[in-house]
Amino acid sequence: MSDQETTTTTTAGSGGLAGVTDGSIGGGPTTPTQLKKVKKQKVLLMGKSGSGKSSMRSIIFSNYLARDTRRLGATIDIDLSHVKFLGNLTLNLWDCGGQEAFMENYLSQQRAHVFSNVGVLIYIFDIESRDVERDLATYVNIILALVQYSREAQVFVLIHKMDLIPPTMREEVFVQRVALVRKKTAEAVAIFRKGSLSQSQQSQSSHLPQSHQQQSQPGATTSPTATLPQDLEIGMQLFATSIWDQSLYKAWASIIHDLVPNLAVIETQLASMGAAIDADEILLFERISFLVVSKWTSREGDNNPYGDRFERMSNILKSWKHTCSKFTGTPRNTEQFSEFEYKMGNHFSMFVTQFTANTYILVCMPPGEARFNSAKLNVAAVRPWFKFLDGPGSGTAVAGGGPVQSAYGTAGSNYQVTGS
Ligand SMILES: Nc1nc2c(ncn2[C@@H]2O[C@H](COP(=O)(O)OP(=O)(O)OP(=O)(O)O)[C@@H](O)[C@H]2O)c(=O)[nH]1
Ligand SMILES: [Mg+2]
Repeated sequence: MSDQETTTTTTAGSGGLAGVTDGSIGGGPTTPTQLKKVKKQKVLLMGKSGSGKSSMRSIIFSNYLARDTRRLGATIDIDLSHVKFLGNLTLNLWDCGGQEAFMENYLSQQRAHVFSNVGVLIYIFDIESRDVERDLATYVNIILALVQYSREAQVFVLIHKMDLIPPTMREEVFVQRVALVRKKTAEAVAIFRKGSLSQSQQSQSSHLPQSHQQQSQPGATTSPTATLPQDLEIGMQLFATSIWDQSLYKAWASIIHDLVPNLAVIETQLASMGAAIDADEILLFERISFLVVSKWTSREGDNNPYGDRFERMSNILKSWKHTCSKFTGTPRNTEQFSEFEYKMGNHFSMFVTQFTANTYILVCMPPGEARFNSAKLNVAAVRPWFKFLDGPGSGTAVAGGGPVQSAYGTAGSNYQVTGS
């Protein structure tokens, strides 16, 4: 079914959908005042040259295949790109070339320019790097600059190129590296605190001669945000990644997860829809990157033993998109497909369909033709309730009696929800 088709005639029976009786999802339509406006986030991508920054950016946001990244040249200075993510989030990606001369420049002349107003720092370590000590020393300097200018920034550390480590050793190598990075981060925080403390002592005892005042961290100058250093905490998450498997999608889905505006609204509405259509699981993907924006899992679905199924689905659907592009001769960044169905005998059924202008939705449910068809109709019918995903002014509120009502309210339909 294409995105243009609508479902206004053949609908579920009036008693068929548990939990949706008033034509609303999640307790009523989302009003514009409940929704946050467009958000811009400055995202720094840093790490030494060749660690894989541009590769992952190109795969996630520009539809590159992993093998295409071999052709990427070293990034000169900073490669700035603006990625529109859903309708109301713009990621300003600063892909910072990692050659030493550039790194030194970011830490000195460009310090305030690079490290001010940062929402997220993504720091990438090449697990194959020979000079770990030097990499960690650079990392400490970057963290110091970050906390100096953007204390609230979140830090994501990716231990990258894990495919180059034998599978049996990956876990151990990752755990060791995580311990090292955490230790270095704590050291950076301690240096920063000491520096800030001495700065405040300096200002309190400014009557002392200059030579008696403690020196702060070399290269660090005081910033307006450095006034309360004692409660400094760095919100940090670490991931093992590789461009050759789904691990990249897991890390990047976590990175964008906290940035997406109106997440609570999305989650509530997905949960109501999931329960109403008797699904096991619902995943909401961003249209270009196929990163999972939000998900809902039923109690039954929670028993699924495959904890990595979300990033696997991102990877599978993106590969499928590439395959479609290859065989149709259309550019990779075009839509490629509007719907994908999979019925696994008496195990489960699922479909993936274009949902709003910026999203695809995956619905997984127990088998059954009637349940499947009904779910598809109902997913189509609730699209207007999720229009806010396409940005401000995209039909945030739908009056009761809108499409949901018409889809659910007609008696004597051909479609029934079964087995609920
Ligand atoms: N084996 C392996 N190679 C990778 C991975 N990610 C990237 N690479 C390779 O690493 C090389 C360098 O990648 P880039 O993305 O250009 O590195 P960069 O961090 O942007 O480097 P600069 O722009 O100089 O800072 C490319 O040949 C990629 O194919 C990975 O996960 N595994
Ligand atoms: Mg690069």
